Amino acid sequence: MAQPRVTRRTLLEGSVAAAGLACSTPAIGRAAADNPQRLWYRQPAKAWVEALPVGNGRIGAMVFGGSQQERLQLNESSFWGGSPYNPVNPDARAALPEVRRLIAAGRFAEAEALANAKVMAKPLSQMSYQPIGDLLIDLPRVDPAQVQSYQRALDLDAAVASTQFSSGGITYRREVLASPIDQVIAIRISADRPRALDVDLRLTSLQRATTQATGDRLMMTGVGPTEHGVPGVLRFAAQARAMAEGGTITADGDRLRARGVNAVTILIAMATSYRWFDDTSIDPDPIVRGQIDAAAAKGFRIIAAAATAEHRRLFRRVRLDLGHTPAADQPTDIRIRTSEGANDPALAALYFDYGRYLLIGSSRAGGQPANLQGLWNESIKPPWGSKYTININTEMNYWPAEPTGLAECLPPLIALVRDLAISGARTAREMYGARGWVAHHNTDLWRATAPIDGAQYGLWPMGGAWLCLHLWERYDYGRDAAYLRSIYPYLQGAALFFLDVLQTDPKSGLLITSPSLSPENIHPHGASICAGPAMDQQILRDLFAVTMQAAAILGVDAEFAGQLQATRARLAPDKIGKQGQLQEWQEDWDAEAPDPHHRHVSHLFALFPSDQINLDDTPALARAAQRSLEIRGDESTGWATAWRANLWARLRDGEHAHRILRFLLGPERTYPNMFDAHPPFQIDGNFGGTRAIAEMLMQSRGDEILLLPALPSAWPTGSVTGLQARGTCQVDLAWRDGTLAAVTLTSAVAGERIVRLADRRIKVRLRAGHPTRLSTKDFRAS
Ligand code: FUC
Repeated sequence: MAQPRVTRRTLLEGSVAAAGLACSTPAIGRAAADNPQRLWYRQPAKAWVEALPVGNGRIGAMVFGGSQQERLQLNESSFWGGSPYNPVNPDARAALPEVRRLIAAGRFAEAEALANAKVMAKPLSQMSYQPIGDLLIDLPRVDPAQVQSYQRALDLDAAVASTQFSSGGITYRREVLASPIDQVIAIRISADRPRALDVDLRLTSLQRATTQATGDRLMMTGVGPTEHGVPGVLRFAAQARAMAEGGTITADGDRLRARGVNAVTILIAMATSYRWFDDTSIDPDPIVRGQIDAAAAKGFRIIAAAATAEHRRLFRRVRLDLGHTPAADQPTDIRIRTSEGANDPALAALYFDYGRYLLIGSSRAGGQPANLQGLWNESIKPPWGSKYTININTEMNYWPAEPTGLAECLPPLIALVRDLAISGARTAREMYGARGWVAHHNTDLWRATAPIDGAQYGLWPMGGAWLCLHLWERYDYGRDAAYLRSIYPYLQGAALFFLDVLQTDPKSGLLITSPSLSPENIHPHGASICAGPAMDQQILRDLFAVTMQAAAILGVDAEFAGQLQATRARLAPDKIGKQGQLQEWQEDWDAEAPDPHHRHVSHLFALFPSDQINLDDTPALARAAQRSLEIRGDESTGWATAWRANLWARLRDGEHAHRILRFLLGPERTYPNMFDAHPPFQIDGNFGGTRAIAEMLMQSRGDEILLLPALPSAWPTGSVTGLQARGTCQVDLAWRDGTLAAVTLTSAVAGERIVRLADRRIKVRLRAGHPTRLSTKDFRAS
């Protein structure tokens, strides 16, 4: 039988047909050249950072796409080392006054040494996110030497990873997806010749685990590791069930063997015993069995159609087109490798789409928040524990959520803050003798909130406060009072803590945090711990402002709000230093700090993500922030590079933001699978870069909407639909030759907006639910 020539089109059509989506979904039936929302490659992944991620917010897999052996590296978001623990150091409370005294006396190194001896958490490190294991799929009849027309792809719009090749005259096809509806990873393997397929399946793990094969099922159970002296107690269960079309399936030792089948569907379910941060009593076995059996009754086509439809409900809210050039027709790894010298605006659009895909895949109700690697981790000793670093990284993960229409990704983050408000109340009480709650610079599955990793990094009490601002943002974008009422106690508790612990600066009489630090940056006095770093006061100004605003909207806590207002007025203000820069610390130490190019740009928080500093209301501070940015330089770790791009977008310098983005998307900061390279892999850069692209096209501040505030010349013509401005306002934009062509605003709530294009602004009265269309002419007339 003559084999059809394998093209990108047939690969896609195969994927469509297998998923039972053929006619109804033309978008995934298109050829690659006009299906830009797709990563694709001409060879299988060798390294993990070449494999392609699928995820449903709770379970996920990295798909390697090997021809003779497929590897699916598996994760479940609640599988971590350790068990419930309270890391507060019992000596901390007694030692803090002396730490503060030493700081006030300028004896910073001594203060840091004392903090290291008496204040830091026990254990000093938190628990880490753990991999479950691998599903290994062998195709013994495939001869790797004979493989032709190989291609693998990740369709971001369908949320399906596919692999196709021919060998020995047979075309093989695989699709993999993670269903948010059926809570399984579903794989379909087919060959285009009847009964040509033999498949062997194994589940393996680096954990303390055992696997059994029975009937058509592989069952693995295991326990998470003990870490830093905290016993590993979390149990996990993973099951894989195989269903053949034609042929036979038999269990053989620890594996399943399918022989002479036309196609095989494999379903994987995973769960752990984690119920809550102090409760590990769930029995995961019946859960995975129930999920797998319910899904098996439906079959691959129905599972795939429902998963894709649910993914698209979120993914298709935004569509970005930055234009197409011949460079975009290359495989994704080649595009990344050559991107810094190429004209490939569509690569930025793909990065943006991928960022949204990754957030949908790693953060949905029922799972844990996106961690340092989102959901995807193969290592039992991952970098920084693959957990929650809340002095920038976790927040950055959620930067795209609001402006790119992904509010559904926030529930795990909201639940995290809910938990921290409980565990952090204990830390506030035991460590500081304070009311309210506090979280320092990291947390984990067990919601540890005490300072870790050494005082130089960890003694920073602002992590919870910063996270609260994301909860407020949800209100500001969605304007749902019932939601605001549900999260108000967390804001209130975070603010209350600072009423109790703020210190009076003996020099100025103003209020400052102490002890604290400007995240991870060493000042010129041999330590990073200090009093009143600029970022702390900035975060507190926002936290107090939104808590007061929330109290007013909800009609509660008037007296408390009054206290916040009075305290806010006494917070130390931002200052401009001798280099013309925004001061990072209370004293003008910036020029003498040992690392002038430090990756964190914490004192620029006020410019982005906050808007306390902006070009219109505080131009002198905005210029000082720009000076600080110039001194820090453009190129840094992945996330730090992405932050810089956002900051330049806020300064409305599209060329500069684009220059930084180009570096972020190049091979030093982007792996072949488009994962961000800190290095190593850390997903925050993907999310920060996605937000930067949105910020370049549209910004919203209060009732103002800024159109194309930082459009670079490299994106002369394009369009975006579905961006969100504050106050439930959808913004659809098109531009040509660098100039706005049209904009449509659609808000769910009526009200007046100021719409700005460069230095022209017009007032627009929006009617609820009615699109308002404006063109360049409207701005000329203003
Ligand atoms: C912070 C950063 C590091 C890294 C780590 C996970 O500590 O300073 O660069 O991103 O988090």
